[in-house]
Amino acid sequence: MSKKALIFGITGQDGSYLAEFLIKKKYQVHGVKRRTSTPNTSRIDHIFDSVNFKNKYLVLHHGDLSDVGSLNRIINDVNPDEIYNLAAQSHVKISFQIPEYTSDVNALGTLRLLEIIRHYKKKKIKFYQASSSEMFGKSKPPQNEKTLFQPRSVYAISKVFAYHSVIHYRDAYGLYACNGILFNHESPRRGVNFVTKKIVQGLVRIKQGKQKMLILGNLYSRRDWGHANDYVESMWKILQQKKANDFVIATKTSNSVKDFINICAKKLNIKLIWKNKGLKEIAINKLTNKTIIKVDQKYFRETEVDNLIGDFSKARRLLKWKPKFSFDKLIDDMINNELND
Ligand code: NAP
Ligand code: G4F
Repeated sequence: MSKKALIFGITGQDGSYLAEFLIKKKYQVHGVKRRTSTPNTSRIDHIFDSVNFKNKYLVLHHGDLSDVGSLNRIINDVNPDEIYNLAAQSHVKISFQIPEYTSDVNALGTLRLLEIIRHYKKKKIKFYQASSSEMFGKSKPPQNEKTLFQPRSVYAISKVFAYHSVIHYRDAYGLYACNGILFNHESPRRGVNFVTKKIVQGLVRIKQGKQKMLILGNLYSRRDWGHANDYVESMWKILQQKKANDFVIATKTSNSVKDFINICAKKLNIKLIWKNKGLKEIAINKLTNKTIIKVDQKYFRETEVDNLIGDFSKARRLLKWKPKFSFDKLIDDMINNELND
């Protein structure tokens, strides 16, 4: 009998890669999607048989992390061996605007799942929680499993709550529950309002004459960017260990937003001339002499996480995991996909 995995957040970037990965591992995959007024399954339509609304590898269920009845029903119907909780209001900047909703879904949503698993009688379900490097906030890099959390947004605070809930349920009730503390990971399927996708999409469109300007926020924050396809493998590996444990997953390299722009522009053969500082900073296209990048206060955060670099030596040692995509290959993948869109 094949194992059954239940993915919350299957319609998101990571959920779609994880579903593909687990299907290749011969799992029967179940996913939870929210009711939306327009379709939200574009990232999984290629595996999901939309004519029959199910296939033998993948079954979708309607549910929501804010609705405990739906979570109870789905877990009981599916009777999964492993649950991957990737569902979240995952945008840091937007968590400044909808803090209560962000906390309800990310923090209490996780608690709701843990409570159901704690009382579940049919089997011992393994639980993976999508924790985040954002939790480190102000702590200086490199960050590892022992680094202090100093969150800088309600998003990060909600993830710290969920992180500690996982450890508490493991200690208090013996749950097999694990945190993957993942640093930023991107892909062609990244949501369009995250900075890497926004830059790649914007510069490709500018190159193609379809867009005039790219408007961004802080160009000087630094992130440890990996590829989502590599990172979903680590989620599965985390749940295959003898003992439940928590792991940092990263590449141990960091680049600024401006580095990301400069590399993309070079790959697209756009020569940029940077001028001015602060909110007046701009980039001019040398060929056309037109300003194509500007900075606007509205994309800055009230509090920023300045520098993230993940030390993933524990994962390298115990999971035998390391990233396959370099930063350069990640950008190539995103640009090539955008050019072929
Ligand atoms: P994403 O693309 O934004 O996907 C989030 C998923 O959660 C989507 O399927 C979304 O559904 C679903 N969702 C949102 N609210 C929900 C609710 N109330 N009930 C049920 N499902 C809900 O995020 P991602 O980049 O794949 O990230 C996956 C997880 O890892 C998230 O928890 C994120 O916080 C965490 N994380 C991400 C990164 C990263 O760099 N990508 C790093 C560390 C941690 P819709 O499609 O309907 O919106
Ligand atoms: O792409 P971002 O929005 O990602 P952020 O905030 O690092 O969060 C992502 O990674 C976390 C892991 O550390 C996840 F937990 C979280 O769910 C999400 O996937 O912003 C990256 C950086 C920030 O410093 C931001 O201030 O880019 C800067 N930035 C500059 N201009 C911008 C923009 N970010 C966005 N989204 N849009 C801009 O125009």
